[in-house]
Amino acid sequence: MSTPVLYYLPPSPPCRSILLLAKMLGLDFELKIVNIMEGEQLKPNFVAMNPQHCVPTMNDQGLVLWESRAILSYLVAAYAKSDELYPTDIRVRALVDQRLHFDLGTLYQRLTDFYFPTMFIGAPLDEVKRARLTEAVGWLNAIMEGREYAAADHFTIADLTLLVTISQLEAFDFELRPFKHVKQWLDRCKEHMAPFDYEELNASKAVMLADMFRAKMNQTGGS
Ligand SMILES: N[C@@H](CCC(=O)N[C@@H](CS)C(=O)NCC(=O)O)C(=O)O
Repeated sequence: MSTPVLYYLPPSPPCRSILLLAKMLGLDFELKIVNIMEGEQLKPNFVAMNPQHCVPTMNDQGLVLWESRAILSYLVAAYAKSDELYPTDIRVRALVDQRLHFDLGTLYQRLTDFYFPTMFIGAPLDEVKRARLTEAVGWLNAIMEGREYAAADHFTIADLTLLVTISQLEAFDFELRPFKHVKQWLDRCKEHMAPFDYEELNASKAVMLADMFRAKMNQTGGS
């Protein structure tokens, strides 16, 4: 059986979640860097494979998948020794899926809405977008109250994708102290992920993006 191929860029948050899961599963990808900062994702060969031209994109023996959370679900189903990371119990899985969709459509979306225009084009910070992001972190805080992990009584791919989002916020110096359930869960998840090269694959790359953001803020006078 040939090795699945992952097209990625190390600092990209959705790519980071895939690399962390691969480490947890002991899965070796054939890794191919697509430098989206240089527009490499727009090359005809890549667009022919993924018309949405985004990373991460995976090709597992002709099965081409993008959308990081879909890739996470597939990899657990295809390569994990148990269903622990994506439970097959339908009521638990329903909660995992809800958290994955919440992260995709609301939490991570609001993070990018607030930070990325400044980070990439030096646009001024938008306080309405900051408020919407803060609202979403508040919803996560309510979800986490009384729970050790996001969706099950143990770590799942819901924690993984939310961890990448929240750790990115932390690196951006977003004030997490008012959200004590999120903060406690974040510390628990970091400890859980430490043996899986968390620092190298996620934390250091979150800081890299945050440094890009801060550099742009300094250039534009923090407006
Ligand atoms: N929802 C997607 C987001 C993918 C995404 O936006 N990737 C960015 C990098 S973080 C990208 O490839 N941008 C280049 C482009 O869209 O052309 C996922 O979770 O995989």
